[in-house]
Amino acid sequence: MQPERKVNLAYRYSIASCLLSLSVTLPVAWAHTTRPPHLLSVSTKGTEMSFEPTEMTVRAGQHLSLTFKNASDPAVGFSHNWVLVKPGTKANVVAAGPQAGQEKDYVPDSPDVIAHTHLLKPGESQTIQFTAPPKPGDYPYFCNFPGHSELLKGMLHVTG
Ligand SMILES: [Cu+2]
Repeated sequence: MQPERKVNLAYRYSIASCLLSLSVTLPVAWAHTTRPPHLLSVSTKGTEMSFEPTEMTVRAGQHLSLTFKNASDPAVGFSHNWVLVKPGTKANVVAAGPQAGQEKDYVPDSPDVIAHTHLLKPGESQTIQFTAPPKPGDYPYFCNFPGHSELLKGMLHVTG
């Protein structure tokens, strides 16, 4: 009887401590991962070669969920992507686009690229999640399909 009771107590203790540690750690983990992201949406202005909006403002380090829609008419529209880069690096990323090529959606492997969608056909949309840069500033976004970046463009303002 005696050894069995000991085992039983030890077992109960391990369950109790396990539940206790769960109740302490889970709410913290959930609070962190389930905080809803700040929602952003960008689309082309129909088939026109421009984005709307062309300006957005977020807080540094904010969790973001951005939906990009290529709202072009499938009969006549081009494919587009949405690329966000570090301040002062747009020209380099644009210049490296053609070499990255269609299989990489014209997005070069570069630490200057903060976030991007795939190249989307007219009518397609994609939602991406990323974290706003920790450093306040003006971050350019554009389509990096060759020849599109001077028209399909905007600025993400990151505030402290
Ligand atoms: Cu484009």
